[in-house]
Amino acid sequence: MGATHLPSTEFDGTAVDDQLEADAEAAMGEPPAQMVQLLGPDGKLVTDPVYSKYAEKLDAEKLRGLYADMAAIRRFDVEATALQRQGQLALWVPLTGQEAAQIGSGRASQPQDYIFPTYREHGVALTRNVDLAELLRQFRGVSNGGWNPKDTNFHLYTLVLAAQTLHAVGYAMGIQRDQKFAAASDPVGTEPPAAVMAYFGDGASSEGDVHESMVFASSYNAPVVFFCQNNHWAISVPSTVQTRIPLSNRAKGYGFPGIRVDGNDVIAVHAVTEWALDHARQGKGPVLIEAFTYRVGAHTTADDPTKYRESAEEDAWRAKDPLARLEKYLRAEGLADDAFFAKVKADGDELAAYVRRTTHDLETPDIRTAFANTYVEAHPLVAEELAWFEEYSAGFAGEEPAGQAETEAGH
Ligand SMILES: Cc1ncc(C[n+]2csc(CCOP(=O)(O)OP(=O)(O)O)c2C)c(N)n1
Ligand SMILES: [Mg+2]
Repeated sequence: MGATHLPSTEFDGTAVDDQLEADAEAAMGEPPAQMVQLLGPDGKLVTDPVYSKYAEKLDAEKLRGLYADMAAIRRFDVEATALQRQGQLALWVPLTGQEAAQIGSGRASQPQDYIFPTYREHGVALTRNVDLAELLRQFRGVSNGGWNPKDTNFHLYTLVLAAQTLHAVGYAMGIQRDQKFAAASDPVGTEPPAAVMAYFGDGASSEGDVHESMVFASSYNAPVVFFCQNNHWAISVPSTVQTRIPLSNRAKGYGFPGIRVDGNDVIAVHAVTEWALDHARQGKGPVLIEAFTYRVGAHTTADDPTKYRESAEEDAWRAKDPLARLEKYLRAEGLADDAFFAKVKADGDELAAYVRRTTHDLETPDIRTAFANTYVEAHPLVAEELAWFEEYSAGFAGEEPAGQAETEAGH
């Protein structure tokens, strides 16, 4: 069992090692980790002394909305995976299993907040009204970004692990200064306070950037929420290699609150994130949220998880499915009926058709724009490389573009 190329000699093919965590906590004299949960896998509500009052604000319509969002993004994920398999996308990064962590946190944000995602936050993108078809432009390789972050306060995807946590803290410190300036010039104040949310993964938590950003956030009491999706894997490396204690406990070392939440419970994620963003907006400083969840699918479409983990572990997490538990609750409470779920399905299919159609229609940009956009001003080296490229391309003049013959022959 277990793949031999992994860095940990202890690795036994499972990402979940409660004993390791318990042993480390006992050695430090810490109480066992607590996890906030408001809706269990059985679809029944759990009472929490702090967060239940946040959950009570979610009326039937909002709960149905959270379900519809999770179903939409799961349907989108299936469609994008299919588009990659058909050669329409270069790569896809699936989110299945993490819908509650993303929709719950994204829906708790307000328009004035600013979000820094990784490369997997498609669910958060949906909550920020990013056009999901635009989001695919980068994965098709026809854009370096895909959308204008200024339109939605949802930053471009960052592929360099953890780099965005530093950007987020810098941005939060900027907000802090803007607000100070605004308060000095307009004591009545018309702008609502804003906070920043930085997403990152369990693997990225080992990067120095995360440490530096947490030190700075704490030193300056910056209005930032660090949202770590502990999906238990960093490609083939299990989260037990990244940390011996709950990641949320690390916040203590920096001097701000850390909360572990059931990341498959959309109600709890929403409640905890709402609390944390309020805390940050009120000038009380940063918060770390660890959403305890699971990447049910592959790391990307270029990955095969059967090579490094047991299917029993996947099955155990499928039983905690975020959509299934909310459906159980909505049905049991009479908050949604068959007609609602049929409509959600039809809407998902419509979204998938839109995304498919739009992806096929995305235009391939002229490669010369890559040369033109390298520097603001002309540069002799770029000009030389462009000249080489044009000469090279001219050598193909009159030839059929690759793949054309096959397509035309109907293969
Ligand atoms: C600085 C840096 N190092 C390595 C990589 C290669 N890499 C891409 S994703 C990934 C795993 C990240 O795992 P995690 O932070 O848990 O996020 P997840 O993919 O599980 O959402 C690695 C090592 C990278 N993109 N950037
Ligand atoms: Mg991970």
